[in-house]
Amino acid sequence: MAYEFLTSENIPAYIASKSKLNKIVNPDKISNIAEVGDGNLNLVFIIHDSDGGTLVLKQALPYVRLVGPDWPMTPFRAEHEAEALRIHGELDPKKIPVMFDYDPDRFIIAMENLSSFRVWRGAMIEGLRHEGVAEAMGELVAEVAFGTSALGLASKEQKESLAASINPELCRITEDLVFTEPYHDIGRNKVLPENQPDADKHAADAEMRLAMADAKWIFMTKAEALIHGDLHSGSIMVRALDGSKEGPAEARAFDSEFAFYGPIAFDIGAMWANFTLSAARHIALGDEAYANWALELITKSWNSFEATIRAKVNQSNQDPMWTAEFLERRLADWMIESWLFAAAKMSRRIVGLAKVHDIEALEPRLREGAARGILELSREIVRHRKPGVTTKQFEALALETLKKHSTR
Ligand code: SR1
Ligand code: MG
Repeated sequence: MAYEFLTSENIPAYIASKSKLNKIVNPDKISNIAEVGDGNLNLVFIIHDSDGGTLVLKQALPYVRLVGPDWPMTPFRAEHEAEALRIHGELDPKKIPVMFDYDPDRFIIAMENLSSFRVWRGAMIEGLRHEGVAEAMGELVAEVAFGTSALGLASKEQKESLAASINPELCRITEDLVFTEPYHDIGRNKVLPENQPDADKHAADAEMRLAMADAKWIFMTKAEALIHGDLHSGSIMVRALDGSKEGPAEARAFDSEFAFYGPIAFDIGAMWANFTLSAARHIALGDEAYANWALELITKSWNSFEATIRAKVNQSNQDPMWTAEFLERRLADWMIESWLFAAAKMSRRIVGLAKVHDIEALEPRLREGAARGILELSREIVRHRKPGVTTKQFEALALETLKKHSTR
């Protein structure tokens, strides 16, 4: 598919041509254009003018940036991202970046510049504590779970929204990279030589393989709500309320191109996996206090998710069948599924394509134990998941297992 890619040279003319954008940034006074895309898929530019106007342009390339043109990828994913930004932004405006415009011809989203925020993963890598973010994201997941599912939408609306959100190419990435390839390598997996026996043991574990088949099945069939679809700590921006480096903070979830009608617990499990990866990093570095803090985010995110969705359902009269007792059953399912998806999402970051800096930036001697700990932990989580499990049990299991395998 031929369309013009954004460059520093053509961006001024692009902004000039868009009435919604040339009021935000003066195309004749542009003072800086920087390409800052550090994700796996897209081009991202931050543009400033000399009057203080600023915005971000994000363009979907027709291939996976991480790999290059050899892996073509539909740019129509930008439409799903724009739609999710719009819908999620209406449901919980304080936690989603403001979108100014979507260009369907060149697959460009124009949105607010969040430069005063930073990516949460980077802050956690540095050992900074942004308080209240896990709770905020738990609330966001609950608002979206209620507001886009049959819990909060009328039957026809829910079906129309579901039909419009079919996102097969991006779902396929998750199906392959998260659920299948760690167990059936097609040549994209990679670990340190010292971790190869761990990766082999992990891939051969019959219980894990079956659990991942369950997880993949749930992912592919349980069309509950318009989930974010990739809610790791690199998809969350944070900013301390008082302008300092850490402390009580606000947050925005971005990069929702993987959004589709999927299992609500997938977003929760994604967050938990990334809190756990951060804990593994800090145990490797000898900072158990930070590891504990990171793991406690699991309970914090769940508690706020649970409280928010309980309140939404209790106040709603959308459907007389959605009783408090019914909601308890859903919460019990979501808890176990969150364990399952967390296990899937943490181990894929160790063996598969698209790794995380929390682990990769560790020197090999320390990375070895952190990687082994995550693989062992993901199988422990799979084995321990059963009705009635709690987030505190998850946290304790994580701390114990990660410490046991540390090579510090
Ligand atoms: C090819 S895209 C690789 C990964 O990046 C995204 O953040 C998703 O997690 C995806 O699996
Ligand atoms: Mg992303």
